[in-house]
Amino acid sequence: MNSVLLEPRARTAAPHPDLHRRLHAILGDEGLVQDAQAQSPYLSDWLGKWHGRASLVARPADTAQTAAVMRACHETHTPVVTQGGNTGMSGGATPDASGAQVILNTGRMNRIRVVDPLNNTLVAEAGVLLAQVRQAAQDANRFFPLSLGSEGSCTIGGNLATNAGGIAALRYGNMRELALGLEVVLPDGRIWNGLRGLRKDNSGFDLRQIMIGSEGTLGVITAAVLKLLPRPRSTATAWVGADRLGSLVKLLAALRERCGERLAAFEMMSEASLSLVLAHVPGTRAPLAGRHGFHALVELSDTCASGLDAQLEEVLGDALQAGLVSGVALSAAHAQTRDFWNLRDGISQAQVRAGWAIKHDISLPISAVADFVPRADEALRRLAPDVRIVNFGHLGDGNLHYNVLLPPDTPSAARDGRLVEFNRVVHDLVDQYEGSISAEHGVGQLRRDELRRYKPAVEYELMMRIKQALDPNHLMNPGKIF
Ligand code: FAD
Ligand code: 2HG
Ligand code: ZN
Repeated sequence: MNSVLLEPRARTAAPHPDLHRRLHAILGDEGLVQDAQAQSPYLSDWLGKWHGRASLVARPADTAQTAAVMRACHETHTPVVTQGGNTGMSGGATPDASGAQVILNTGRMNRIRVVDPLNNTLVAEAGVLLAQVRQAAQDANRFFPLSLGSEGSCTIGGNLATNAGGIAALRYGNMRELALGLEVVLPDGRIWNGLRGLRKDNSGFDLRQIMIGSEGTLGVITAAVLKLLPRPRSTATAWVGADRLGSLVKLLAALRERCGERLAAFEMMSEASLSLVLAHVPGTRAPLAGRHGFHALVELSDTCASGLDAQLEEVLGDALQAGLVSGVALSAAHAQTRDFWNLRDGISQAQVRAGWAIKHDISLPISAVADFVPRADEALRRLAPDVRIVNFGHLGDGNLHYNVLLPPDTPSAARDGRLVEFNRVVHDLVDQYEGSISAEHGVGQLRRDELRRYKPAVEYELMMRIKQALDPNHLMNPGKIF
């Protein structure tokens, strides 16, 4: 097998002379963004890290228009960058600098087609916002569990394409576990209708799972059948402080043993992460007195039983008595719960305000996390003694956002140098612990070279072969993942 032949090529040719006319005939004025100023929100990402240029921004209103756009792009050899809410953190939805790529933005495909409470499913188009799906589920007396800080602006298509995780994955799994069927427009414009709402379907390979997490490199997801779950009726929330990360890992194990499925979230943040939020997000205040090396936001929920507060209080009381944790605040009211979550949800914004974050979105076996962190801290400090580590994340999934914050005025060449140095230290250590360098945000362009470095060669080559089979002309999101 010659892996060089499988190497996708990014295309930099000028736009095809017929492309504009063809797309205009399909989409009309309302579905095309041509003006440079009107295009600008589509050309860079939420973090403001990636910037590109596009020949056109296409905004199809439905699957048929998407198919026609893809056919035109296929026939004119035009590369396509699919874009949802543009909240991704790996540069996956930003075009390159050539100006030859078309952005296919899904924002107008925003209908919830069907809600089926008996089958516990809902069919949403790709551009529906995650918050709208959660609301539609609630209106049907059901629950859609995926929950991200960006849910007011990210889309179902983007969630599927990145296999998003978030704060509820601990209990309900990632997006991969929440989609039963997909509708996808293939790179040549054919429509694959896999919108099946089945819990059991062993009729051959599961193409849905190849599309989920493929970050726009294999096709355009236009709609999905999503699973609905029973609505939680009661919740109990607490903020916990501990001197050591290892103590939080033990607390997590105790909560799992004693509360089982009721454990709905276990989010961690270091003292430095909390201080960053307190300094940069107005209206926030520390939930506990004194200093604690690490903090956790813990939530139990249940569909019917009451008594969750008492159960949480009992487990956390025992942990306090045993000296496992150094402070506990149980939420007494809805407003307090919201304040706790505002602290957690504010970390991304606080990093943007405070500087330039080098993001490490890593996962490890949970049993290795407490060993990994001090080793990584020490290795980074050896390299840069004044390094600012912003370590937080979904401890219940072993997923850390082990970020490093550079001052806002760091010149771009120095940033690039630091990125390579810090990546090497952190990712080499992740590799030693058999973790992943890309847990939930996707590879995009940020981790493309890192993926190649750490992915086993056979696995990487198989991925390339799938890419080659589905997108032989390498027109789908070139330069991302591969
Ligand atoms: P985009 O950013 O538009 O695109 C992301 C990728 O998906 C790109 O590669 C794009 O080409 C591809 N894509 C988009 N739509 C389609 C489609 N219809 N078909 C094929 N490919 C497509 N992520 C988490 O996992 N967990 C979190 O807890 C989390 N919290 C966040 C908090 C904040 C404040 C922010 C800003 C982001 C957070 N994210 C989180 C990251 C981001 O919101 C998710 O990755 C989200 O799933 C991206 O959705 P989007 O619609 O914005 O996709
Ligand atoms: C979160 O968990 C998101 O809040 C964003 O995944 C992480 O800002 C980040 O690095
Ligand atoms: Zn996250």
